[in-house]
Amino acid sequence: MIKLYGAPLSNYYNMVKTALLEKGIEFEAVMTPPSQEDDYRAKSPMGKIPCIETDDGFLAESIPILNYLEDTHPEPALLPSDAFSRAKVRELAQSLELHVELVARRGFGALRGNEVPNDVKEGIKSDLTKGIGAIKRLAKFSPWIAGDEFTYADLVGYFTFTLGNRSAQLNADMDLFADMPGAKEWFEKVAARDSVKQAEADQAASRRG
Ligand SMILES: N[C@@H](CCC(=O)N[C@@H](CS)C(=O)NCC(=O)O)C(=O)O
Repeated sequence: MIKLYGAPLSNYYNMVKTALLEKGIEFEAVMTPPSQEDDYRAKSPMGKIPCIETDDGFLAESIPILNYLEDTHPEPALLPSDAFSRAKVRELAQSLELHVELVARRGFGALRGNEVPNDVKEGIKSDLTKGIGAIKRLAKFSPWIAGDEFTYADLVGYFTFTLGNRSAQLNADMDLFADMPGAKEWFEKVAARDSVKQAEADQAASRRG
């Protein structure tokens, strides 16, 4: 059985966990914080969460994990069937991570009440503006982020925008959905899925301690 290492407070962990739930794959959740201990870096080379343990070994990085789950458990599909459409979903998911998530994370301190230097905030504003421009060109929101099929990009997008919008608001006074028609409705639709409700409930429980 797959073991999922990580913790419900991590949005990356939740991308993988919701994909496991969507696919009905049995898994064991092993509560693990990020760690620079050699023992954990043997599992997840950067010491980050999540990583998974399979019969063949350990695997880190959420998007490759999502692709692995798709390869090993194709049904229900979280990628379209034709090669180009699959690649477009991967392009969107990777763009969300590189151009929204990682930019928003530079201002993560603000979410914990810490001061973020002005030059960092300015960088976040200009890079998020550019990144959101790319997402607007790629995303469809009709009704799902990549078009008519629900895909893992919906899960990546949901958890990216959850953190991204909070950071954008606190650091750059931006609403990432402001100029993105259909994005708010899409977000609510993803939030209503059982997998996401479960991940959010587990996150709330872990916040309560
Ligand atoms: N690119 C990685 C990012 C994972 C990541 O940054 N996880 C965070 C928790 S949400 C973490 O482990 N942070 C601790 C660290 O960066 O050392 C992925 O796709 O899984």
